[in-house]
Amino acid sequence: MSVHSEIITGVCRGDDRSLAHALSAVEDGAAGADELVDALAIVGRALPVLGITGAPGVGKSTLLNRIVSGLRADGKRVAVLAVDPSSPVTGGALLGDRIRLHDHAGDSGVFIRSLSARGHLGGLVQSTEDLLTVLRAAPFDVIVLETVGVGQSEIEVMRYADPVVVVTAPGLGDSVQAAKAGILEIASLVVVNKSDLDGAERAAADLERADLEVPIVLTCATTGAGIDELMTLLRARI
Ligand SMILES: Nc1nc2c(ncn2[C@@H]2O[C@H](COP(=O)(O)OP(=O)(O)OP(=O)(O)O)[C@@H](O)[C@H]2O)c(=O)[nH]1
Ligand SMILES: [Mg+2]
Repeated sequence: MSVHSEIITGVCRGDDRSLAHALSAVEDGAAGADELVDALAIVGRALPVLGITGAPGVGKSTLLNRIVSGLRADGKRVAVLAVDPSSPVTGGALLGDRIRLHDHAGDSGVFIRSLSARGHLGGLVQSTEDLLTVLRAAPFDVIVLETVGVGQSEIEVMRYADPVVVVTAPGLGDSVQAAKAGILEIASLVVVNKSDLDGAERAAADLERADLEVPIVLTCATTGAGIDELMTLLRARI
């Protein structure tokens, strides 16, 4: 059996090591990675990709932890791909720490991979597409894609996701300004997180007035307030 066919079989079974191997091959642009992706594309199927994006520190990862718990309660197998192109200097280990999905460590129904774009911003969109192709060949029910929403390439990456949750929080300046900044052009819904902090309700009201034509949900990811409402909106779309 060729190395490829072993990896393909492993990915299709959802074997963690095969998945990690295939994703690394794609991420590193290893020899044969394109052929591997082409082969996995044939066996893969359409899967919902839930996007989560927003400025650094708004609580995306804490929220993601809650969302993954909700999806697991629904019996869904979840693959998480966290892309952080904005800070190539932080590299892999630190990035892993930032995912804050410790609640799901040891759960075989959750697979987590962080991706450092290592400064290769130009290739980010293509490699994300190929990484999603790998995950689609594995027995997941939903893929969650997290990016730090700071630039055009993250907006491009989020075009692979539907629905897209844009997360904001009070104390980050003008939320309506953020709406105008372009990131909200990809939003299916907007979460104002940190509802326990001053200014959250005002930020939500500002966004309501901006006529974004998407639902706006207030959450507190640390306590779980508002998560039920968010999950209800997400379940209707994935
Ligand atoms: N007060 C409050 N703090 C929160 C809430 N959600 C998250 N935090 C805190 O905000 C900080 C950042 O949370 P993360 O989940 O790492 O935010 P992030 O958006 O993933 O951050 P990056 O990945 O660095 O961009 C942590 O200290 C969290 O505990 C919330 O609802 N209320
Ligand atoms: Mg994070």
